[in-house]
Amino acid sequence: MKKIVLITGATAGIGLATAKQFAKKGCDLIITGRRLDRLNNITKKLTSKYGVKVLPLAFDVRDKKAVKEQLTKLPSKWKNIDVLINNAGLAKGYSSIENGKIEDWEAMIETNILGLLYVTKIIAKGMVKKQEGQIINVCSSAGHECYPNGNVYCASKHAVDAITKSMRLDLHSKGIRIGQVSPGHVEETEFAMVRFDGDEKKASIYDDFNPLTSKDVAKAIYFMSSQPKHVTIQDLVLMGSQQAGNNHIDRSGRKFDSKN
Ligand code: NDP
Ligand code: 8X3
Repeated sequence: MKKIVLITGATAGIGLATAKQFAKKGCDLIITGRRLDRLNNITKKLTSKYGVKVLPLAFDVRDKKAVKEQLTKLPSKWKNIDVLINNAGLAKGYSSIENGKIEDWEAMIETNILGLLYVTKIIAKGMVKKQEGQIINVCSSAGHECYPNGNVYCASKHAVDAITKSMRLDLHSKGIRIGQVSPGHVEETEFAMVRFDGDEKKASIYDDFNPLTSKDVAKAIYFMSSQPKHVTIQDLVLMGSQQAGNNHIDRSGRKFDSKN
């Protein structure tokens, strides 16, 4: 039986790379995001390249009514979800706390915490019924260590860390494996452009060191999901080799480009 994997936020970055990785391994996918045109294009590409089935669902994870409508009315072929990857998320802004924008704080808290919870509640219920499944939350190094101007984003990812731990306490005895991946900086994503509202100059944060790529994180997530059923990787923390912590980055130039 092919696995069915639901990936939120699969229109770009880590989610898109993860969709490609799981499709390459022969999994059928439910992919979500707000941008339907992208979801449709990705669906076409993955189905033709890998011969897997893909169901694109466009909704905003902050909209609890939309989440419920879309995920409780899945066609019967798609109801039996084996793996949920809670990836949709964002950082908005980079300011000292007194200068932060309230709308940015709301967007991060509503997406990274509430959106993840809305999706999880519905999918976990189905997994509990069959006493089987796996949920992988995309946390961050920011969920373990704060950095200046990261305040609310870091808080939202610390919340993801606490939710992952709590979910595992609630669900480990019900046959469900719960883990998270915690990457440091990751390029080949729209993360920095979103954080800095499309300001390319401010978003050029990877010019002087090699961060992880979205594909590195996708492979780590696949590794977590491909363990035998008696193994749960609880937290996979990874960073590019020039990053030693959120506040410690060797910015002396990109040392590992292409052929190095
Ligand atoms: P991207 O901006 O490239 O991708 C974010 C994805 O989330 C997109 O597919 C976007 O889709 C989706 N998304 C955002 N908001 C919503 C929403 N309200 N409803 C539905 N989907 C939404 O960033 P990344 O790939 O970097 O981010 C993915 C995850 O990885 C996030 O949780 C982020 O916090 C985390 N992360 C990122 C790191 C990095 O350095 N890049 C490091 C560590 C963790 P759409 O716009 O179509 O809705
Ligand atoms: C994304 C990595 O360091 O920008 O979670 O917070 S960081």
